[in-house]
Amino acid sequence: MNTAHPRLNFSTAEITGATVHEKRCTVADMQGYYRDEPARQHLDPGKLVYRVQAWLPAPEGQEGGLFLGTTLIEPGRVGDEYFMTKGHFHLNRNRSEFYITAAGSGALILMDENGRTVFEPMRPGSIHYIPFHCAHRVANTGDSLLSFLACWPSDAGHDYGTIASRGFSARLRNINGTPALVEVA
Ligand code: PAN
Ligand code: ZN
Repeated sequence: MNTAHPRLNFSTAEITGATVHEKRCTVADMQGYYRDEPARQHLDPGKLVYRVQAWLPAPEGQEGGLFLGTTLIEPGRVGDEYFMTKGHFHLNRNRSEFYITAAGSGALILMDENGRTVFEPMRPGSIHYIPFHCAHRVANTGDSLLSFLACWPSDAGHDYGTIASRGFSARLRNINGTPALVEVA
């Protein structure tokens, strides 16, 4: 079992150590996620949108373990939408998750299986509980790096396909300088 202990930086939530894996997501990887696709194509495809540092001390998919991960989202926009994570449901729909914000300001966007979408503002110290059966995505609504720590069950799994094909029922857009959810027609 891979349990060498990583270290947490409490100001940024960055986790470091030999057992931490990093996943990067660039503008090119976000194809199809934004309303304004031409605006996305105008950006450098190699530009970093977010990265995830994850510590998986149990085998993926095994019941009973916990995973810890930090997501760092760059400030930026694509049209009037913010740099954000792809978003997903958990493959096992009845698996929940904690998010704890370390730095920056953002929004946790939640959509239940009836397609009802809401958001919770994120700021340093805010604790968010993602109930089971809810798709989740985070947008960086500020002008500095947004970082948050997450903890989820090792058998949650990630269903990206549902969001990639159908999206959320509402988009978080910058309307006259303020983040607002706008229903998708
Ligand atoms: C998080 C997310 C992370 C990146 O660790 O995986 O914020 O978002 P996407 O996975 O949607 O690209 C989490 O919710 N884990 O379950
Ligand atoms: Zn999740």
